[in-house]
Amino acid sequence: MKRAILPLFISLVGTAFAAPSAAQFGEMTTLDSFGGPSSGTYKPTPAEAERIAWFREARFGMFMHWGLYSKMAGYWKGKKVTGGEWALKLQRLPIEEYRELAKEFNPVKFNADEWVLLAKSAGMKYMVITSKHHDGFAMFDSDASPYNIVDATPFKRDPIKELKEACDRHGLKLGLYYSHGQDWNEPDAYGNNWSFPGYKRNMDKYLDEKSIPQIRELCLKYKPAILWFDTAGDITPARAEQIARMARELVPGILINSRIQLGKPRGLPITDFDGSGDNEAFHQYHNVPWELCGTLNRSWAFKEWDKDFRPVSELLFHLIDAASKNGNYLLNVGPTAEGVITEPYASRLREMGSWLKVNGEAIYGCGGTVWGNEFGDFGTVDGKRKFIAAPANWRCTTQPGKVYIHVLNWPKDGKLELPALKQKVTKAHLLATPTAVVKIGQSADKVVLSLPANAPDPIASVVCLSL
Ligand code: H79
Repeated sequence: MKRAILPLFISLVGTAFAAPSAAQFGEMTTLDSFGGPSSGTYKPTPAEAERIAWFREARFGMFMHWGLYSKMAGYWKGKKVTGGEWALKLQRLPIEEYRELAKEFNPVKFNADEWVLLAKSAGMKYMVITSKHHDGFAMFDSDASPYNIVDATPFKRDPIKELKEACDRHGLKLGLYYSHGQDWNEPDAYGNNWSFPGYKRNMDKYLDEKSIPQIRELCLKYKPAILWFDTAGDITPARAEQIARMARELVPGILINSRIQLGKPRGLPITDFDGSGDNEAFHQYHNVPWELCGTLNRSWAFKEWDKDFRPVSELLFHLIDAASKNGNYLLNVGPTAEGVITEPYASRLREMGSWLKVNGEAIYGCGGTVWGNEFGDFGTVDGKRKFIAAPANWRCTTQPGKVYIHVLNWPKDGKLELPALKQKVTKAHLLATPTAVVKIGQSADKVVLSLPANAPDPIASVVCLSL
């Protein structure tokens, strides 16, 4: 992934659209004719549209990877190891020894209110935390398996319960990540191919005795706003459907991500929103609600030695870029085994919050771009069909009657040329400095903005066009 401050040629995986704001902009929309594979029709029923509404409004959430692997912090027996939450499998560690980590997992500094308030200060509207990752250890009070934080650690508290209560207190939604197919602690589940030699797996047994009972518990105990599944190895379409139906019955309005099943997203009524790849946004506008999840440094789980934190410019770019393509940004934080979110994470989150305080109206509840050609297009390179990113130095989001231009690289001559708009631009102003003069030149084939000499924001300044 590129980390440049000027995100000009970003190489991403692609999918495409139908118009975001077609109803708003009618004829003006050019997206339908703009290449790329289609993500299909998206026709939610009124009830389905209503339950996803908060998610589209939110645009920005906090992802959290926290578990026994956080205790490793990137080391095993004093030696640096790769993988974070994947370390157990990548190193093929003896499962009995990994389980011992629970005896020392005691996050005495954990304070749910602090975490939630940090997310809130970043301008995030929801949180998704690992209730169980692939290692199989439940971070909640589970009746279905004693391998959980309440029964197997000296901590004995239920952080998911505490986070749910804190989210309710501070007005955030809580989503729960659950690894439903992969569980390296269980011989019957998918994923552990080193600890149980010669054992004949029985995936149905794992699903019926641990995975599905735990998902039921999550629904009943915490009423999550989202069930966030990942890596659906061995999950059949029938099982995905069974899980989704159960969750919807137990938690009216719950959202389910498309990773509940491998391959092409199932879509409604099974899944509410799509995901692009880990740390990889869709190339283009995507008409189905979707989410980009990404790391703040190079890891999902806390690693003491990973100090490669992304600059705020890159993080804000991902948020703006996702919103301009009709998507959300779920930005990950890896707390320590003591329950602390360290300063390199926290300071960047607070900076994002400061930007959103000024520019939030161009993110929250916004539709994606009115154009689409600022992202680039598919072309043939060396005989292969390839997405060729456009060198656009701006991104566009929309509200009824408003077009927001997020200027990433301030033009040296102050002139910003945009594609044509059919509706007349009646006013243009900068969100950061509303009194600064922005002149509008509009013709049949383009809109040219004459901006002040200096960018009001060093990372992204937003121009609001009123139509
Ligand atoms: O939870 C995070 C990952 O553990 C999970 N998805 C995100 C949200 C994930 N599960 N499987 N995969 C991702 C695909 C496998 C990626 C891997 Fe790797 C590449 C495993 C080892 C190398 C990513 C980088 C995970 C560890 C290092």
